[in-house]
Amino acid sequence: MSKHSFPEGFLWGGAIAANQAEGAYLEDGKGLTLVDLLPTGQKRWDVMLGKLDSFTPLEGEFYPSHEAIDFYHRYQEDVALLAEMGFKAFRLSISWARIFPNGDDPEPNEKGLQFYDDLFDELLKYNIQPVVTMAHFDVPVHLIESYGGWRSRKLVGLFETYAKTILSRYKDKVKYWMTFNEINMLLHLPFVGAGLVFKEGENKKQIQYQAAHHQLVASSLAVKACHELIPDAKIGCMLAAGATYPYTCHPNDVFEAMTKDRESFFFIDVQSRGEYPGYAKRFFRDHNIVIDMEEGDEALLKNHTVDYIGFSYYASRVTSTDPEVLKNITSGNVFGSVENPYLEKSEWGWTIDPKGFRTTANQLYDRYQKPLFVVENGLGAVDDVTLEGEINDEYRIDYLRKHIAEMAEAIADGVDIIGYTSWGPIDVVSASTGEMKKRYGYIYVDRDNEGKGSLKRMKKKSFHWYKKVIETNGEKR
Ligand code: BGP
Repeated sequence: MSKHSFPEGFLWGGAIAANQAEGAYLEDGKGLTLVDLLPTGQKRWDVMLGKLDSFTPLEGEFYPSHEAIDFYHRYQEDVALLAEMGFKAFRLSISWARIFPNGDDPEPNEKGLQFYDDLFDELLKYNIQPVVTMAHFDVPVHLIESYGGWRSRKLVGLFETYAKTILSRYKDKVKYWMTFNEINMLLHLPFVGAGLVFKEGENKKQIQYQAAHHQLVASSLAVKACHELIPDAKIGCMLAAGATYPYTCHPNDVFEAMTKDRESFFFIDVQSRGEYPGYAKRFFRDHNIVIDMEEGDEALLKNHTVDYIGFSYYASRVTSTDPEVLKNITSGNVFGSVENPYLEKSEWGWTIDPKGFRTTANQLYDRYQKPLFVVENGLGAVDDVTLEGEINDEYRIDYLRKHIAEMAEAIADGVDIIGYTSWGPIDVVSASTGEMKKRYGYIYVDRDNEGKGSLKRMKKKSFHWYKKVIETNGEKR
C-alpha cells in the first residue's frame, strides 16, 4: 500500500477518562459519580441500561473505579512515560464531582481544581497538549438522586456553571476541549450516558430524547462560554462512530443502515449544523415524543456550534430488516451488529475493520466539513507478561498499524484530520465490562480484575512501536 503523509503538527497521542484511571474516588473532597456505584457482573449491565426501577446504591463488588490505576497519585510517572513516547496530545476528562462534589454546590472544590492544574502543568512541561472532555460517563450521584439525572432541565444550568468554572480556571493551559463523551451513548446506555433510571411504564424514548435535548443545549452553552472565555481555543463534540453496513443490497436494508447511522448522526447534526434534522422531527412524531424546548434554545443551538468533530472508532456494524438475519446479532459491542462474514473479531466480539475507519472518517467529513479529531481507537485484548517481564502485543500493533494506514488514506481522500489519540495508552479499567484484563495500552499496569497487583507500569512492545510512529509523523508504522 502506498504511504501518505500526515500533516505537520498532527496531534499524536492517547486518551483516558477520569473514572477509568484516577481512582482516589473519595479523596480531596470528590463526590460520588455514577460509575462509582456500578457493580461487577451481570447486574452491571442492568444498571448501565437504566433497567432498575429506582435508583438505590447497590451492594456487592464495585467497579474498580474506586482505585482504578491510581492515576491520581501516579500521574507524574505516567506522563513521563507518555512524554517518552513523544506524545503531542493527551486526552483526559475532568471529573465533575471533583470540582463540584454534589454537582450543585455553591462553590467549587479547590483541591479538585488544583489536581487538574498540576496535571496540566505536568503535561505542558513536556509540550503535550491537554485535550479535555468535560463529561465522560460520570454524572455526580447527587444529581441523579435529586433531579433524575439529565431528564431534568436543572442540569443544564449546573453544567454551564461547571463548564464556565473549568474554562476560566484552565484558560491559559487548555486549548482543546470537548463537551460530552460519546453523546450518542445516551441512547444505548442511558444510565452511563445521562444518569437515567426508568420507572415502570414510562416512555423511555421520550425521556432519552428530552435528556438528549438538555445535553445538546448544555453543550451549546459550553461552546458559547469557551468561545467567549478562550478565543484561541477549539471546542468539539464527541461521537461513538462506526459505519453501519446493510446486510444485503435490498433497498430496505440500505435504508435501515442509513437510519441506524442517523440515530447517531442526530446528535452531531444538532451540535455541528445547529438544528434538529427533519428525519428526527419525523421520528419524534412517529413515536409520540414531544421535546420540551425553552424560548431561545433553537437560537442557542444555531449560534454556538462546535469547531471540530471528535469521534471514537472501534468497529463497524451490520444491520438488516430480515428477522431471520437479525437472529444473528452479536452483542459484544453495545451497538449490536449482525455477524459480518468478512471481518475478524476481537476477544470481546468487536469487529476489526480498518477500512470501515476510512469510510467513517469520509462520511463524517462529507457531512460536516469540519476538522475531525480521532479521539479514541484501539484494540481491547488480554496481555500476557512473559517470565522475562515482556509483553509482546503484536496483535495490538497489527490493529493500530492497519487503522493508522487507513487514516492516512482518509487524509489522502481529502479528509481534514487534526489528530489521533488512541484509547487507553496506559491500561485503564474497561468502561463496558469493568475489567482490568481488557487492555488497550502501550504501558502495562500490574493490576487484575479483583483489584490485586502492584500497579507497577511496564512498557509493552507497542510502546516502542508507537514511539517510532510519532517520531516519524506516521511514516514508520
Ligand atoms: C468508549 C468509551 C471509553 C472506553 C472505550 C473502550 O465507549 O468512551 O470510555 O472505555 O469505549 O471500551 P471498553 O473499555 O468497554 O473496552
